[in-house]
Amino acid sequence: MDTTKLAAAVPRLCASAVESIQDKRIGIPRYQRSELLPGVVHLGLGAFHRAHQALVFDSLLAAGDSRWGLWSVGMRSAVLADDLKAQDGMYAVQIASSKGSSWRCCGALLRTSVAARERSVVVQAIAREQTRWLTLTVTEKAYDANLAALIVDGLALRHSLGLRGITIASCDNLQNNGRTLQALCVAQALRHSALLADWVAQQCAFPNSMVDRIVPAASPERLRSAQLALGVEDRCALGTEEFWEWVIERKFVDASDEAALVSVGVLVVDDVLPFEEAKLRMLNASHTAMACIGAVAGLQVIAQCIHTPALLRFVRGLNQFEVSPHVRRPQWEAYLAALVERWQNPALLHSVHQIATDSSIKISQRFLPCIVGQLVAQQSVEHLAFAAAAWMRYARGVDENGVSYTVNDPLAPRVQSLAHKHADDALATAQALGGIAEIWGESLIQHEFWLSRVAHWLQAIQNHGMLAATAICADSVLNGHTKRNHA
Ligand code: CS2
Repeated sequence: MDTTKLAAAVPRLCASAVESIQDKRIGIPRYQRSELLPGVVHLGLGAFHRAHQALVFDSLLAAGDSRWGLWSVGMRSAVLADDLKAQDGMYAVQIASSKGSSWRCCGALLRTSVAARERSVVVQAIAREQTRWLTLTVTEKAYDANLAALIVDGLALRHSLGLRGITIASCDNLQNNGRTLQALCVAQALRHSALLADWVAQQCAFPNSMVDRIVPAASPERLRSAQLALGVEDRCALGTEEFWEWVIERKFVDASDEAALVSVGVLVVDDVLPFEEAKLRMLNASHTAMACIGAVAGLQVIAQCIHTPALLRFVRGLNQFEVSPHVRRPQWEAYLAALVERWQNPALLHSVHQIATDSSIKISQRFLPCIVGQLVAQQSVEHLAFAAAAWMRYARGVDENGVSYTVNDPLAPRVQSLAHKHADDALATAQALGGIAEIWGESLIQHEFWLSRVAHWLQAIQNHGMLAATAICADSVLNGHTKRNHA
């Protein structure tokens, strides 16, 4: 059988092909997409955006609120934007929970562009009359001047045309994201004029927001299951979990947006910070710890990690003893229990190497406040030091079975060479890698006690192997606490 011909014969998902999807269990947009104008410009066309905000807007459109169609912008790469354009912006998402999975075709993406290729188109998109919102998922590190210049060029054009201000909602995994972006945009607007800076500050709203949904990177397997389920080829298909959360600050240019967002499950609050902190310090920090520990032990995905008893005990202890004192989200125990259930989702296949990517950027948001907080309170930092040691061991780029992997990180050459240089000396490794101020901040790089605990666990990993050392760490803290409680 000529399989190339067979593959070529399968039609591609697009606006007209969606009608031909036979399986009635697959959700498809029932609203008239062709009549919609985008009301939201989104910067950062990654998997996360398409499996999170885009589906929220899809639900609003399905409910008859036509203001939420998307103009989504890839910042650099054109591949995905062009693939989506060839599919009229349509793509399918497989949503999996412990109860099973279902497919849903998203219709919210009406246009796509690429900032690096057609900047002026993006500027004009921001300045269209119908644009009411700008959302962003562009970084885990920090916003840069180019981004602020792009946004402010769009806002300046709006201002010159006498249009209304817009709501600019950062959905980046950064603490205080809205306020940070606002400061940057106002400073950038000042370069144009004081009048524009004032207009940006007064007429645009920059709510802080916390977004959460686990979205593994797209994979060939997912594309194959999409084709099987849909009967058409979808080069942009994604998988995600059923859980999602979007907590946004009550700060909108148009106050009626609150009711719309709430009607589809968004949480609108006065203070997002407790939610942001809990997410970064519990979900994301545990993710990074599991990713580094798991990768070195030769595990592939998070579900395997959390099903490893030593790792489950470790993650529970980390959160209970060293993280929970530094989160203010109500009912953190219930939040942790829900996280464990989400991590256990066998359908997600969330790769440990995907999560370990860019760890040098992620560590400061995820771990630092808890390490510093615990040290100041003279409380245990054992799990945190173990996680730091696991990252240092991960930086060697080879697992305990001798299998090499790529360390995807902006600091990769530096951290890899330091990890190798001192491979036989745990304290020297802890001092060298723990001495990078961009990652650990000024207060930790010379903190002797902290570095000695990191070195201790690095030595334990070396002596016993990663998983045995994880168990020793988890049990020693647990026993210490039990003893203290009995004393
Ligand atoms: C993960 C996050 O890749 C990572 O670093 O920790 O992408 C995580 O899956 C999301 O923040 C969940 O909302």
